[in-house]
Amino acid sequence: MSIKLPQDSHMLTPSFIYGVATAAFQIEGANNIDGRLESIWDRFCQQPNKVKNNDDGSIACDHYNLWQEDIQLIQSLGVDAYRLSISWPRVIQQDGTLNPLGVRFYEQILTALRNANIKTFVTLYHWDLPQHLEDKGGWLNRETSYKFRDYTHLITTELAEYVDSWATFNEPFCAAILGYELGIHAPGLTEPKYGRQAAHHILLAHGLALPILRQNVPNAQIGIVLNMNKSYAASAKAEDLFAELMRETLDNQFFIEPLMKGQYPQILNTVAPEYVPAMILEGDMEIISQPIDFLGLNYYTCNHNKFHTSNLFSNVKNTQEVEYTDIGWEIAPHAFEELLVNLNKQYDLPPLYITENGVACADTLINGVVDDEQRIRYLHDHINAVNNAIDAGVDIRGYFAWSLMDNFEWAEGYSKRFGLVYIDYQTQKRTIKRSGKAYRDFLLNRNHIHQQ
Ligand code: IFM
Repeated sequence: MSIKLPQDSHMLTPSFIYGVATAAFQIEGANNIDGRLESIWDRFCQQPNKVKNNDDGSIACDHYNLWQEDIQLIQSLGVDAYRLSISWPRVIQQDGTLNPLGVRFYEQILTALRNANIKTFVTLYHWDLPQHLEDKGGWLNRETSYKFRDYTHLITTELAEYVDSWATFNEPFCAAILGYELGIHAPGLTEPKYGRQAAHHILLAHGLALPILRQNVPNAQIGIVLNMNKSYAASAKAEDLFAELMRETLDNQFFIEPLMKGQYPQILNTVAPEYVPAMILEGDMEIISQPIDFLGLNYYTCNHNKFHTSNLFSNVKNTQEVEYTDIGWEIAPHAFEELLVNLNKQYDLPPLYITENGVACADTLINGVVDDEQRIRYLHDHINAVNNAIDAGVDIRGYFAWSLMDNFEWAEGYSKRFGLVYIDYQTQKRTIKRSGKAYRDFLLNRNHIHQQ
C-alpha cells in the first residue's frame, strides 16, 4: 500500500505544501522547567480520572530536550513545512513580561527549521491557557481576550523573523465547548451557557490579535484553524434532518460564520437562543470578522444525528457497515470532500490549508517495525479527497498530517497513537512507522515528478 495521486494533480506541483503537525502541550514535557508557568492542562491532569490512566504532560515526548533529534526526523520525512504551537505559559511570566528562556527554546527550534529549509506554521494557542488566567475566569472573562492580544504582541515581536504563517487559535470549538460546556477537556467546566461565551471570547481574542499581527509580522500569512466534522442525519425523517442542521450549526457554522460574515448563525436566535453568547459588546463582530489570509481546517471524521428533545441532537452510529479507527471515529474520506465543497459554496473563503488530518491506530512495535496499514490507507484516501475538492474548485494550498509523532492525546492520555513516528514512552526512542515511510516516499516521488 502506498500514497498516490493522479499524475496531473495540482497537489503534486511544488507550490502545494505538505507538512506534519504537533502542539506544545502534547509533546514538550518539561512543564515546570525554566520558569514555565502552570497551564490549565497541568491542573486538569492532576484531577483524578479526568485523563485516561491519569496520564499527564510532565514528560510527554520529552521534545523540550529532544527537539534537535525531532527536527532531524521532520527533515528525514522530506516535508515542506512543520506546524507547531507556542506554549503561552512557557513564554509569558506571571507579571506579563516575556520569559527569555521560553522564548529561546522556540527561537532555537525555528532557527533550526529555517536552516533546514522547512517552512514554519505557528499556532499561538493550542489549548494551554496559563492557569493564573483561568483562576480569574479564563475564557469566560473578557479580560483574557486582551491578555491574548498582549501575549501575541510580545511573542510575535520576538519571533517575527522566523515564522512563515501564524494561526491565532487551534480549534476554538474544542477549547470552548469541550472545555467549558462538556467538561471533557481543561478546565473541565460543565455549565451549558459557558461554552458559547468562552467561544465568543476566543473569537474576540483572535480578532483583537489580527491588527497586532498585521503590524508585527507584515510578511507572514495570518489566519485561524477550525476543526470540522461532516454532519449527517441518521434517517430521512424531518426531525433527524433538523438534528443534522443543528449539529452542523452548533459545531461548524457557529465558528466559521462570525469569522466570514460577522454574525452567529441567525437560526439560533429563533430555534435555540440559549446557544447565542449572552455577552456580545458593540463592535465585537466587526473585530472578529476582519479579513484573514488563510483558514486552517482540521478534519478527522463525520457524525450521524438523531433528534433529541432536550439536546436537539444525539450522536448515533452509522447504520452502514463502515470502518472505525482506534479512537472510535468513522473513516469517511467522501465526507471530507463534501465538507470542503459545501464550505466553498457557502462562503467566499480565503485560501485553505488542511492543518490536521490523521488517524489513531492501535500501533505495535514488533522487531523495530510498526505496520500501520490502516493509516497509510487513511492518508491516501484523504489526500485524494482533498485533490477531488481542488478539482471541484476549492482553493486548498497545503496539507498537514496529524501528527509527526505519537503524543499526549488530551483526555485519552497516551492510549491513542496518531503519529507517523512511534514513541516508546519508556525510552523515548522514536521509530518511523510504515505510514511515515509511505508519506516520505510519496513526497520523494512528487519531487521526482517535477524534476522531470
Ligand atoms: O490531538 C488532537 C489535536 O490536538 C487537535 N486536533 C485533533 C487531534 C486528534 O484528536
